[in-house]
Amino acid sequence: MSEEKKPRSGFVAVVGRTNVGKSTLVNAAVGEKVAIVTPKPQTTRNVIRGIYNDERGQIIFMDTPGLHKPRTTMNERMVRQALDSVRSVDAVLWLLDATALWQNEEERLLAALREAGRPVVMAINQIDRLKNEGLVLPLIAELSKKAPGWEIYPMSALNKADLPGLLDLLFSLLPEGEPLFPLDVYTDQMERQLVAEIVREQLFARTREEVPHCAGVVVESFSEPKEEGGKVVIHCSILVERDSQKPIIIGRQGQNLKAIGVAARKEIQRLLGCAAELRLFVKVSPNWRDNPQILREMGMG
Ligand SMILES: Nc1nc2c(ncn2[C@@H]2O[C@H](COP(=O)(O)OP(=O)(O)OP(=O)(O)O)[C@@H](O)[C@H]2O)c(=O)[nH]1
Ligand SMILES: [Mg+2]
Repeated sequence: MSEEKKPRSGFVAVVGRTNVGKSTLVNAAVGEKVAIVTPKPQTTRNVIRGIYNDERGQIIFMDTPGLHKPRTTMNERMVRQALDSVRSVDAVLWLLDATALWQNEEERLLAALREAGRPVVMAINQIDRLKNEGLVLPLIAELSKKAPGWEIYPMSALNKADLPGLLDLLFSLLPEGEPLFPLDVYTDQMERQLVAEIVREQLFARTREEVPHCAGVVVESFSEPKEEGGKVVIHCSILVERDSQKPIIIGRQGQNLKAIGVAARKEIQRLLGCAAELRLFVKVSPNWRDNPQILREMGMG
């Protein structure tokens, strides 16, 4: 008689340098858009939980801000959250970029992970961007020298076929236990936070250079529909640091802000499953990224 397998459940911190594909991977694993993804570095600003379930158990992924050189209080907190996350989890999924494997951030993370002492899977992501497959083996060899004994998994977060093998590895590192979150929950984020992130994603998509990095989004009000079939009305402030950034976001005759609003509203409606009205206001708030009170409001306290 075969013995019934006990479920495994636990927390997996997803860490790595900025822009390596952490949020892309968490979204792919969870099968829902949990975290916003952009081609620009420093997209994720908070630890975001994304929950995966199957018959083997539950993996609670903690998507974290990418490591980078911080220049503001906000960025220091982003990096701190990422480094702190590895201490309290059951396993760590460290994503590296196949096209730029090892930099200062990797050196720092290696030290932090050794100290944390949790089991680590080093996933070499973005292998689809390598010129040929023959380039993968040398990368594996390089990593196995840096961190002997840790699992190494080459993959592309854009390739669904690479996911099952990664999930197998992660489940093997988790303790036995019942799921910690209800099975129909895929993230711990409140609707307000999801809305702010959707607006921020459109800001990243429609502004250039330092502007999206200097901008933050706060949901000022969120009112439920008054009658059946009514609209949710959402007011959001977009904070920028300097007067000169305001017209860049607003655009000529308000066209850019309008486009941000239209694209974000579509996605918000999909998320909430009802009609939404989205009002965006751009405010200048000098040095908000060094303002502890504003950072707390944005969940970076
Ligand atoms: N070609 C390719 N692109 C990828 C892969 N994984 C992620 N990307 C792209 O890389 C960019 C960054 O992805 P993100 O998921 O936002 O990266 P991140 O590590 O979460 O970035 P931060 O939140 O800034 O730390 C996006 O344009 C993704 O589409 C991959 O395996 N292959
Ligand atoms: Mg991210």
